[in-house]
Amino acid sequence: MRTIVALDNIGSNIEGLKEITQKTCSLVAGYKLGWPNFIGANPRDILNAVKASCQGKMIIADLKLADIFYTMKRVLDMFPEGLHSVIAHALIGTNGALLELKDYLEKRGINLILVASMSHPGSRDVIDKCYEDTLEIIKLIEPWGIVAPATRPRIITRLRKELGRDIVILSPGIGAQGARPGDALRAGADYEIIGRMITTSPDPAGILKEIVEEQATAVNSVKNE
Ligand code: BMP
Repeated sequence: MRTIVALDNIGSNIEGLKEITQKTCSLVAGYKLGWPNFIGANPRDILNAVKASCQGKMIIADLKLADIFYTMKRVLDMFPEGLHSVIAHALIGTNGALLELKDYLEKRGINLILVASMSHPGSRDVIDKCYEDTLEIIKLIEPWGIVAPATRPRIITRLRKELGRDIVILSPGIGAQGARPGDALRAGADYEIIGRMITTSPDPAGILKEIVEEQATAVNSVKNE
């Protein structure tokens, strides 16, 4: 299973979260929850809602942390156990930020995911200009995973080549942002993060079955190359 469903669209609606996770559980690798889910809610209630109807899947807290370590820790201390991973920006650098964050997360048994490049066009303005520096930070911090854009698959291929097989690449930008299911996997990603294409569908399980088929076709096309 290669899809991680971004649940932003459901917000902090507990019944809505239970419903979508129950409908999609058997077809996904995990769920990504972000600020639209956590603000105005107790993070514990949000995590419990997902776990109530779907167990054993990755739960990623997409907090896009980008601060001094002290403040990032204050935020993370509000989250209960049970997160698979947390997303932070790579561009905040090592000392006073990512080195300490990695250490803190390791002690709590939570994986770190760093943003390498983003899926929107504005990623080119600053983030992508810092590609080489970001790569150095990623090599130094050795996170569990990185985020790279399905909308620009060449970046995924480049990162995979430069970072090797040991890092997990998660890729958003599919559906609402224009890329097709399978585009990122074909380029070397491990998981595709998909939100609105699934969460706004009247038949989330039906659309996911189609996504799984498209992904399988893409993966097979690479194997047969
Ligand atoms: P959607 O498939 O609805 O566009 O959702 C994509 C999800 O991935 C959103 O949660 C968004 O915040 C996140 N995301 C992104 O779109 N581009 C990035 O570069 C990094 C992200 O985390």
